[in-house]
Amino acid sequence: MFHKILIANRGEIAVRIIRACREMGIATVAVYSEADSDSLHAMLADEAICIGPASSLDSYLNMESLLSATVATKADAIHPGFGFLSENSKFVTLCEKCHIKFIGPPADVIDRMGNKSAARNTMIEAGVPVVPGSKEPIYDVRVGREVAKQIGYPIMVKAASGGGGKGMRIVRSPQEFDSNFLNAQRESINSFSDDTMYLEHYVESPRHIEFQILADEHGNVIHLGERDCSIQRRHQKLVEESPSIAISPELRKEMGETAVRAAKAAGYVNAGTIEFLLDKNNKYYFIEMNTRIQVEHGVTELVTGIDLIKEQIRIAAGEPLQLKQEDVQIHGHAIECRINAENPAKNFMPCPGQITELHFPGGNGIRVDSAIYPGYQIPPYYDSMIAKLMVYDKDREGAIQKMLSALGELVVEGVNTNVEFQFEILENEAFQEGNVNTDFIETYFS
Ligand code: MV4
Repeated sequence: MFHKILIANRGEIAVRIIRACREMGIATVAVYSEADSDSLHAMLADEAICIGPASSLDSYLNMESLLSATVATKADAIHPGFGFLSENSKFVTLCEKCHIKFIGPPADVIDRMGNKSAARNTMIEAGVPVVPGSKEPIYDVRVGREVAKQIGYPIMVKAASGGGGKGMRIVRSPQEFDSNFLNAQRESINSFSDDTMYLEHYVESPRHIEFQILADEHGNVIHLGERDCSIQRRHQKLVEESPSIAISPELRKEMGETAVRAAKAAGYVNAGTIEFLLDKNNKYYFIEMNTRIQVEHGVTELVTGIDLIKEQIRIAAGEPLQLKQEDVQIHGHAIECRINAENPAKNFMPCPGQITELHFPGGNGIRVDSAIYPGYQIPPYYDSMIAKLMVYDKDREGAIQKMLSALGELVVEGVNTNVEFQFEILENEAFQEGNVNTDFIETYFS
């Protein structure tokens, strides 16, 4: 097992990882930017090192600073959390060269799944259903036009390097194809320096269902059920839950087995997520794989009782999975609301500033993952998520009631937050009936 882990991240996920390490008897090194000197993660870790100026590019994304800090503190592994360098294969390769274990998948797997067009073909070969679409990557708008005709409209144009909505366009008719394709491609070149595009048939108002998987270095792969992440605004998730009420035990078994097959086809190691779209006829399609721990991992922890961060660390240390698929049982229901410092009245503009008053709800079945405290100054340089409020109850109805109670108890003063907006989502009749899809926010809140 590792002796010391450097956490290459900040905020609540850094705190989450520090706590897992402490429980495992592993020493921790926090890294922080000049804007984060008063941050909770720097206070909670055994050691803390400043890695550069406020801008992420100069600190949390600065590979040389991070590797120097790791060598200087004699840490033997790096946990990247999510975002920042968590899916950067170059960083993984650099870690290897420095004899530092990267707690995540190998570099080649990140690259293989990072190209979404190539990932599609890997999945087709493994017998994983994908959305009908293009086999070959497309660079030329004239080629795209012809392939789109064969697939059938509506069409989704996607960037092979994309994800999170960047370089993506819906095309409803052939007349609109050229401009949309070229705009998406331009966006992809600007964002990812990559003009590789692919096409899929557009699935109308699907649910976003993702399966959590764990894979060790010895070929064992299991799944931990699904999360329903359909409640999103501009590709930012707002509410996540597990299990999904759209998934029967039979469908869970089938999709779970498919997710395991997908992970094996990718040569996957560590914790990962297989994203599916689920259409109105309950047909499911692989869309992409996330090669990191995710923000919403806590809801899976609540319904399975499995600590995903500890599993990640054990896997990276070379230990075989102690859990077998039949050991994984889904109990009860968990919901997470992401609490952001932002102003819903001003188009959800981020709202950094000082937390003047703070009270977190607690009690049976309530979990708050956060790195803010009374008096804390939220810096303007990073993500606006300030807390993840999670609840667990025996069924969905109980979990919704508990979340409404917890949101009512939550006090965050000094900055604008989306707490009222979360109330409105949880109180929405369609949400309460479990009638959700990726158009939910647009349908009821604009
Ligand atoms: C789609 C789709 C419909 N059809 N692909 C959005 C981000 C990226 N991960 C994939 N996305 C989508 N791909 C096809 N062929 C709809 C979406 C989509 C979406 C997916 C998951 C969650 C929220 C979403 C919101 C809008 C669009």
